[in-house]
Amino acid sequence: MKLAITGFSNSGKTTVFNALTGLELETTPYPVSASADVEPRTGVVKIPDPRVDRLSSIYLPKKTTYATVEYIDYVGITSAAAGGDVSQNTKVFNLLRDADAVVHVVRAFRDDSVMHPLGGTDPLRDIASFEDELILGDLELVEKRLQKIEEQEKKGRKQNPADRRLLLKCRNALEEETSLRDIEFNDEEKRLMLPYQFLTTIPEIIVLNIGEGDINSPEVKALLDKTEKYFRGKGRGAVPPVVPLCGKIEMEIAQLPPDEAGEFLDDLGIEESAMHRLCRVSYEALGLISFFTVGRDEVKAWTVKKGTSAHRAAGRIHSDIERGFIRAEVVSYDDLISSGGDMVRARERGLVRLEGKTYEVRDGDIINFKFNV
Ligand SMILES: Nc1nc2c(ncn2[C@@H]2O[C@H](COP(=O)(O)OP(=O)(O)OP(=O)(O)O)[C@@H](O)[C@H]2O)c(=O)[nH]1
Ligand SMILES: [Mg+2]
Repeated sequence: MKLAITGFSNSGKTTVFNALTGLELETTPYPVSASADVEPRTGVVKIPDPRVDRLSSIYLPKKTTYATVEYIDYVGITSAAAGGDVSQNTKVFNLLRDADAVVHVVRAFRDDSVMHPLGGTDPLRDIASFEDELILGDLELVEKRLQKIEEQEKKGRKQNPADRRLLLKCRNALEEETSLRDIEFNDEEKRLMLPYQFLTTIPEIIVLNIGEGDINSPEVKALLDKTEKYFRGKGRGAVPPVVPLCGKIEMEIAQLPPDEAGEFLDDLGIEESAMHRLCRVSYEALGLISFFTVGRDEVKAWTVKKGTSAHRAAGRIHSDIERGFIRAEVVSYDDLISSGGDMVRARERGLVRLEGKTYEVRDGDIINFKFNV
């Protein structure tokens, strides 16, 4: 799972990146520009999962592999409306198009020593302006594509009329300043849309980067309500996950040893660290689940989309297993644990099922694939 951290300059993207990865990239009170020689930075983080810990303590494998998430940090989006130089946005957009989801960091902290590219702290304005930039990005893509279709047709090369119809429908929406995620598309349209990787269709997670004094404050609660109300009031009323966190403090926490971090979180009244929360929220937002493979060699968590068949899940592990798939032996994590972590007992209790190719993998399944190549 690849999550691109984005937002306006100085919203705290790098700070949040550090909080989520435990890395220590430099953060600056002035905006970093894409024209400066900066490259996107990547951090890969293990997704904490107590089930993997438990399975590992049962099997004592040589290797324990957690599911991972890859975070990317880059320069900020520039607002055309605020008179910024938007030429660098293209670079950022290309990065976003390549991500499974976007983590949009919205500045909600107040600090006069940190310049705000749009004036002062105003989270809802920033959310709307950011959306506008993505809409412009999509519009540019649609225009280019329509132009290309026209050129090809002039040369006598027939183009798919459904594609053109779709692009026109998208253009209409975008010109009305509507995100494509707020528009209904039928299955065929959705299929045609996939290769375009429209920015306003990428799943979005909103991070409200709040000030140090605002953790659990009524103001933040009110801001959270206002933000959700804003999304509910537009388009199809879909509300993305909205996660308030204090980047600055979470970054310090991420750099502590785990036992000290726990204590620190308790003192601050933070139930779960940003690192853990964001993993959980993104799994939910993307409709992802985990299944496990276990053994003396390795206990491993695998990430798949909800609704994935056993056959496809096998392919995640190895194409040979998919090709030679015979059946899947499945026991749920809970059933294994209720059998004292003993697979033989789980089998005796009839809890180990034999499933075929079309079986829909469930979160927490422990699977042993039988295959023949
Ligand atoms: N007070 C306060 N300052 C913060 C917080 N988060 C970030 N900052 C400060 O805001 C400034 C910008 O933070 P960065 O993380 O560098 O922001 P960015 O979005 O990566 O900025 P660019 O990469 O330049 O676009 C730094 O001086 C941070 O210390 C916060 O929660 N509270
Ligand atoms: Mg940065």
